[in-house]
Amino acid sequence: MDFQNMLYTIQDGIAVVTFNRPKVLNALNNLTVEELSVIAADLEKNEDVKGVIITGAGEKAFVAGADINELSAMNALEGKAFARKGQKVYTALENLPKPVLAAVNGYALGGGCELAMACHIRIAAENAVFGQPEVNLGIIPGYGGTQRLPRLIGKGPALEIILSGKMISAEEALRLGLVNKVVPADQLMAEAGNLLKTILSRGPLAVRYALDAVHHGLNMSIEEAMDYEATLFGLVCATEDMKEGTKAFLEKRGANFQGK
Ligand code: CO8
Repeated sequence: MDFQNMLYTIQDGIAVVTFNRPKVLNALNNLTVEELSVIAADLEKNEDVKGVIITGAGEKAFVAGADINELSAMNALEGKAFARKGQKVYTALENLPKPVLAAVNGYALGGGCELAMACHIRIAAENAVFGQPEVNLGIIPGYGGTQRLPRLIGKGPALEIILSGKMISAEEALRLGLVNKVVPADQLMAEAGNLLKTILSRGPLAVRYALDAVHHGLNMSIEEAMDYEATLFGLVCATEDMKEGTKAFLEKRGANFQGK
């Protein structure tokens, strides 16, 4: 697949999705969001893809938000449609039954911070910068930021970031729980790759159901979520991977999971 604003590679089960407009700090214009939605559909159906890393081209930015040139000319209906379009593709990434890691290599602002939050796990380079600067432009976050940020770090800290429009460092993002880990920039992709390889070495169906239980359970009452977890636990008990994983432990050898 050839894209104008994105790079998409698949190797050894790992898809790397790179936002590729470094001259404008990988800002999201309409075409970029459309290309991302084509990629998201492939990530879901392509059986060669077992896990995903999302990053930005260049040394300065992950994604510096929506393209302000396009944004500045939007009327109410276009603004809503553009917000819904972005929300839909981010939710498609979040709903993928495969682990999705953000390797945040620089500015992750506005729609870029929202993209990182739609990923399952975030690893940041030391030079990464996070923020929801929309209020500086007289707008509010429109790609899920008002919803995912408070769910990730709590209402007070999220409101401080959203209402002040201030940027925060990778270290501060780590302290707040917005990112899982901060590493030197030159180790970012290796670190993300190693974590993903570790996850992919585990029971594939177990990883899939654990992701499902956490992701969907968060939107349920605790009672419903416990029942949902127990149902998925029952399902994994019916897998060959479960038989193999427990047998391998008892035989003191490594498991040979087949994803069945
Ligand atoms: N859109 C368009 N162009 C951008 C963007 C952007 N978001 N960010 C940077 N650029 C461009 C700059 O204009 C500049 O272009 P040029 O070289 O032609 O002047 C180039 O990228 C390099 O940027 P800077 O010279 O500004 O680099 P600095 O290192 O001086 O500053 C910053 C880096 C601090 C990241 C700065 O570029 C900046 O503040 N960028 C804007 C960040 C921002 O406000 N992002 C939020 C946008 S709003 C949003 O994301 C809402 C999402 C939901 C939308 C809902 C649907 C309507």
